[in-house]
Amino acid sequence: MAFERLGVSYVPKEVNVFEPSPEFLAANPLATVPVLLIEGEPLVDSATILEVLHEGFGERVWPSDLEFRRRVRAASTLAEGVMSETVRWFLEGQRASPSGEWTAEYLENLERTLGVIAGMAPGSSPWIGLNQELTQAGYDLVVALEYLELRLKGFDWKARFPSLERFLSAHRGRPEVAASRPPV
Ligand SMILES: N[C@@H](CCC(=O)N[C@@H](CS)C(=O)NCC(=O)O)C(=O)O
Repeated sequence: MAFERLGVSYVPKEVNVFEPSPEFLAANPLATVPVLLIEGEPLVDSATILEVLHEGFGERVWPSDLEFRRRVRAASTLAEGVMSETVRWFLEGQRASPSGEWTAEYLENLERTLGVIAGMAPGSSPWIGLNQELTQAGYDLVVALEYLELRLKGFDWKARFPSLERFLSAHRGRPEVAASRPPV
């Protein structure tokens, strides 16, 4: 999505993280996505990739105003946390004997964090910038909410947090969002 919004050309490649190929493991021994290959050299972890994009493509990922940047990064970290907590919940559920204690804890963390994000008025700063465009935190929140939709079908976060559903509806149709959405 960052490539799309920055207008950086890239070649997407789908991988199956649950059945990693030797080629994929050579690029990322941790067997997680995303991985960016720059001239064959791997860069792992979305936050690191964003950092490199920010520095390499005209400091356009994070706001230049330091106070605003701190607020956007704090919000971005919460949205990323929603994704990683959902991944943990999902992976635990895939085990032969999932721990009810762990899955309940992940869900509690998710609910608490979504409550904090909903309390931060997702239709405004730091999710939205001065020019009414999404900030990096705003993009992260769109992805996090679409990921919740995909994975957490039993948890009705839309009823619990209507402002989050409104935020997702308002921004999910953006071309850069649609262009980077994985195939169903
Ligand atoms: N903090 C990392 C998280 C990476 C991550 O957990 N990716 C998931 C995406 S579903 C993954 O590859 N999971 C595969 C696995 O854990 O086996 C990032 O932002 O890049």
